[in-house]
Amino acid sequence: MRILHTADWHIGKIVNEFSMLEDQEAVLHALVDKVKELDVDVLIMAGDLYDRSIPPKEAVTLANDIFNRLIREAGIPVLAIAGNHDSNERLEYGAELLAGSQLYIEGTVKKDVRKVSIDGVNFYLLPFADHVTIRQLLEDDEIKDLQDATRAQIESIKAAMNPDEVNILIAHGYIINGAKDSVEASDSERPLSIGTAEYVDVNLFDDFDYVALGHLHKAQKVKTDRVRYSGSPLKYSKSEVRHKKQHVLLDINKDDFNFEMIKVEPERDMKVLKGTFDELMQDGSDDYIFFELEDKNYVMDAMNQLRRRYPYAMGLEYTAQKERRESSQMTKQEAVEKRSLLDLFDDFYSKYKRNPLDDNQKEAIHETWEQALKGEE
Ligand SMILES: [Mn+2]
Repeated sequence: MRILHTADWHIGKIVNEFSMLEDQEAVLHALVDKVKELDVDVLIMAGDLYDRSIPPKEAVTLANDIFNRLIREAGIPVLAIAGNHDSNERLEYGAELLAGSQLYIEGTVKKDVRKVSIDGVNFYLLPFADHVTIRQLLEDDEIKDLQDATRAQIESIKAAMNPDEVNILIAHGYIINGAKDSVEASDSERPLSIGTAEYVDVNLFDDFDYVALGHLHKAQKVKTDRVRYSGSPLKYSKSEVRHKKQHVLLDINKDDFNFEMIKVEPERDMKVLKGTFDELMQDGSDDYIFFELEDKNYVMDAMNQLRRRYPYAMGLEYTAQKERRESSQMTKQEAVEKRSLLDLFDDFYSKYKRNPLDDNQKEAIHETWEQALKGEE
């Protein structure tokens, strides 16, 4: 079976006051063209269809057009789940009726995770929900965070799963391999929980043939090639300018697994341009631009002047001044690291007591420190 895995469309998103709708329209229609060209059998959208729980009407129209084309024109089933930006209930409106037309939209989390079987391949649809919702649904007081909640959901899937068939999980969350920095996040992903950890360990998913993830906007694998984020189809923040946006094309059956990245070609790229104001004013661009100005002094009305040559300028910062601030902080940090503990304590004591340590006190501190170090060994 040939599957195209996408996620995080965030239709209707506004980045630094620029609506992304036209760019989304272009890349999503190009996506349908790719689906037809590559003879894709199934399309996955792993959450964050919209950017907001109540999307603007133009966003709903675009989603409707794209789903219509995928199902009527390309003739393939579409599997979509709600992400943390979507409204679970609104996304699920009409879902039972739409399933009759092969549009499978799972908005709200269910006690029994929804399974859709297409040509012998099983898809498990796990829409995003917070751990409190899942705790109440499963009536399981042991669930204290998203990791516990996901474990409970996966265990219930596994209890009825046939390992001889192809089993694919579609989920939306922050999946890591041991450490938080095992995957790369961006600035446009909203936190999934407040007060408890938002991370879920990838080892929970070992029994699936493939896990199609949404949430992180950078295309990346987690631990193995069979657990992947497709990433968003467009750059949605300055932190994403270096990303290569793509969809994942999978060929999968029980004995065979191959994947390939399908590059997304946006109408407008998003870039960071560095230089002095005068240098930048000699050029121009129709891309989305974040400027990093190297001028030592502020330039009067810089952004408005730059906009004449860069109509899609999104932001501006002065890096020379930022570097100066950072380097003075660095010097302080280095200075602290170079001094002895006794010196530092003496400093602290003098400030607090308004008297320096006398020799006896210094001796006592020194001995205490030595003993503490021995205790560690
Ligand atoms: Mn998300």
